[in-house]
Amino acid sequence: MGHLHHPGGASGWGRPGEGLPGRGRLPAEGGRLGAEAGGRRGGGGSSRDDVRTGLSAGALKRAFQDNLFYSLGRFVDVATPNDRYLALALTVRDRLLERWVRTAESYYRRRARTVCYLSAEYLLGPHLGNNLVTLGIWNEARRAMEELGLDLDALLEREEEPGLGNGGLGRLAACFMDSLATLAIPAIGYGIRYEFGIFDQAIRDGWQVEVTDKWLQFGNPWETPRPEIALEVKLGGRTEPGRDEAGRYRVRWVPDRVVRGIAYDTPIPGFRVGNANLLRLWKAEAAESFDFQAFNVGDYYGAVEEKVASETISKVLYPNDEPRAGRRLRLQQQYFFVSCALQDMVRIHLQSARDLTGFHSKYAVQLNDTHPSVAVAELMRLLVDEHGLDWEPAWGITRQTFAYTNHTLLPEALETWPVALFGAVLPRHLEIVYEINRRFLDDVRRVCPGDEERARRLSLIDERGERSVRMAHLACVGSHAINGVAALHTELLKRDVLRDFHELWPEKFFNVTNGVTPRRFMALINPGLTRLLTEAIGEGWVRDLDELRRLEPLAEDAAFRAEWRRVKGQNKEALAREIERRAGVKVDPASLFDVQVKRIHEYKRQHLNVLHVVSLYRRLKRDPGLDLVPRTVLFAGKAAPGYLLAKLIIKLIHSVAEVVNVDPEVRGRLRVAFLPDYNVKNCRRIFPGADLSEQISTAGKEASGTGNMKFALNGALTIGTLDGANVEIREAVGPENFFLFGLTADEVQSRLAAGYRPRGHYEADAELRGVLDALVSGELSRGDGELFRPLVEGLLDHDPFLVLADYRAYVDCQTEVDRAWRDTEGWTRASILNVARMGRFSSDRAIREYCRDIWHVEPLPVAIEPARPPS
Ligand code: F58
Repeated sequence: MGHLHHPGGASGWGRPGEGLPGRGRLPAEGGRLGAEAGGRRGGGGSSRDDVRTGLSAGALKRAFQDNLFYSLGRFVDVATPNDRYLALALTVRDRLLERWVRTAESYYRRRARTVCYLSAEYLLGPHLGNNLVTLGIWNEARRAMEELGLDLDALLEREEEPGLGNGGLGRLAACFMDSLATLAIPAIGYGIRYEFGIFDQAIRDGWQVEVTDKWLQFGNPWETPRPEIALEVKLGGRTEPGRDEAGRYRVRWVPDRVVRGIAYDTPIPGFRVGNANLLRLWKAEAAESFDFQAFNVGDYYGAVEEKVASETISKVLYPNDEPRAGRRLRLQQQYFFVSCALQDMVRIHLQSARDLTGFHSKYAVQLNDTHPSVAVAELMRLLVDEHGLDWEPAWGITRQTFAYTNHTLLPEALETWPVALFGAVLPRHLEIVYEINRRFLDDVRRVCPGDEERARRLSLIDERGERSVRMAHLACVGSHAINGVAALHTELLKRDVLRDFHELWPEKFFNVTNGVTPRRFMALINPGLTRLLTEAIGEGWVRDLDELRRLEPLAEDAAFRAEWRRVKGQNKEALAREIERRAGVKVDPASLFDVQVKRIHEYKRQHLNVLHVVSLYRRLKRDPGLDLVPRTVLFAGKAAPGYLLAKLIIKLIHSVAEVVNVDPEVRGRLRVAFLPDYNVKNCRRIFPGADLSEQISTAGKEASGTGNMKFALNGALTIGTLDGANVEIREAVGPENFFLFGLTADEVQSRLAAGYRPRGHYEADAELRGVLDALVSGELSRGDGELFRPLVEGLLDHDPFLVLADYRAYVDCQTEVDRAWRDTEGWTRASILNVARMGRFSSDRAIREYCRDIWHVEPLPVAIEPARPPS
């Protein structure tokens, strides 16, 4: 096993042999991530032990006691588990603050060009473990806690995750924040500090029940409120045209409400660098002046009402299904955080510049989908109305400032606002949108004279039916760059969704394929694999994921393959324990773990997966001697609260599980489980323990997917369609290491165009017929034949996502999987090669591309200096 000991490996993270087999700990073995940083700082001598900054176990222990006593007013014997968690979190935060302050200082001094990422969602996941990895003090923290008789894992378990996002889009923003800091790019993430994040999912009788997410109830030690950074945001009212002293046309906005945005700052440290960037989330409060006004005329309760209404704006994250009506609050949320963000940028810029003419040189502002795209109109308003610029130069600055990322191809997901609603909430912005549109369409008509149809299609205002503002169009017109999130997605954007814009400005279009951070999604959640990789190829891969390439030759090494299987086996045991604990289903760690975790949506086709499970079940029932490899099919994911069909799919999974898991005839051969409340925190057992990753969306519907990357990076093989980033993953890992099935995006389009008749598949395929009939026979639903009828009839009569059209190819491909799994060495080889060739799916690579092609920003590394104890 000499190959396991890379030169220097023993002095890297892992002490070979010190593994904790099967105990499923967080990266205990990987604890010296960042040891270099710690070591250099340690060079400062006594600073190693400084109570605020020291990184030794002793310093951490004393700091913990200090925080428990002085910050929380407790001593160890009476401290609650939450007190202990908070004391450790505060201890770690102290260590971050030093980097954070130094970074801010450095960026300010050097007047760094700054990326501002505008996102309505950040799905951060728990901070503590991640920050321990980033600071390189995992082992030290564990030792410090042990010396106090405490268990680090139990403390980590206490943290409530900030679930300030719905799914992939919010998680991408969080991965990007991690990469920006790691790459030493000056950056600020702006968003909303929702008091209630994405709901917690409970399961009752197989149905999803939503539970309020009270993530702040026991305090959030990672944030620093900045009550002095308070910005006013106007809402509603009317506009008044007029002339200024110079006789120039000016518009005044007279709002009927003003709310105040308060900044809450969270440091986002980079891995093994001195940089710690800023995530600035805004909380809405009542504007004081308004309180006083009401108070003065004696309307005390009116003032309180006003306060409550204002605070509502940052109260709750919208799950992604809200009906069209009643979305006023959502528009207010979007405008609220965008206005705070831009005012903040202006404020910071004017600390060192005389005026705003260089705004676009100072900031590169990325719009994470259209949710912040009202920023285009808001920056125009700030420049023209508030800072007196003329329209033309203001428009030049605006377009050079913004860039827009699109995350969806589903036409129904493209955001629009009824003009009436938009004008009621943002009367001045509606005027600005009209003016942008007037000038834009003039240009269009100049380029394509007589093509009124084109002008109608491109217009920022959709005039068909109820007039509405097209937010994607506003984002396209107001940006210098537009990007999709995977190669196929970008091509389809150019060809379909944004075709007219592409024809107009082909040079504005870019592809930046998504990525995920290897810090959280490998080093933190998969200590066993981390240790094995590090022993084999050194520790460089955590910062430079292309280094994984060096594993390739080891795929041919039988001893290495055995080690690989041992690690995967331990991870599967840990996942099996989790499934039993949280879903009450006992599963065999030796079986093939076939996993689909993601939001529940028809286009993601969890129901196709279920049809396969029922097919297997029926095959086993019909032929008990059938030679099938034992399989555990695992699901997890939330359905939007108002998305009834998605909720029915969750019920279906539970119903099938209920029948399959108790049937003695299939015991040990097929198991089905649904893990409730899928989130960043509890994905940590899932990716490391998976064998097969289900990425089975209808081709042309999943913009990219990022779960697909997390699975492959943890050694799962993918069964998938040619959709989103699957296409590039397959190219990277090699087609022979990927289970491909299904219609292509073009085939999907032509099938639908030719008049798709799903019932034809039911009629032609006896196995499919048997499965669908079973769903409405009541045999899977305690005799209730009606329960799943809406789902089955929807498939037979409409099937907009071509589940039935892909059924046969999918089921046959699963047979291929079954065959491949029997070849243990071959499977392991493919698993190693998947990991070895996934380097390009690091979010570091994605961020480098944004920096090079879109933002034009350079790294500004901040040294990790020896700590200076305050004198
Ligand atoms: C996702 N979008 C895409 N939207 O579906 C996925 O393919 C892609 O990998 C990911 O973005 C990152 O690019 C997504 O997650 C949302 O959650 C929206 C949030 C706001 C309401 C509408 C849905």
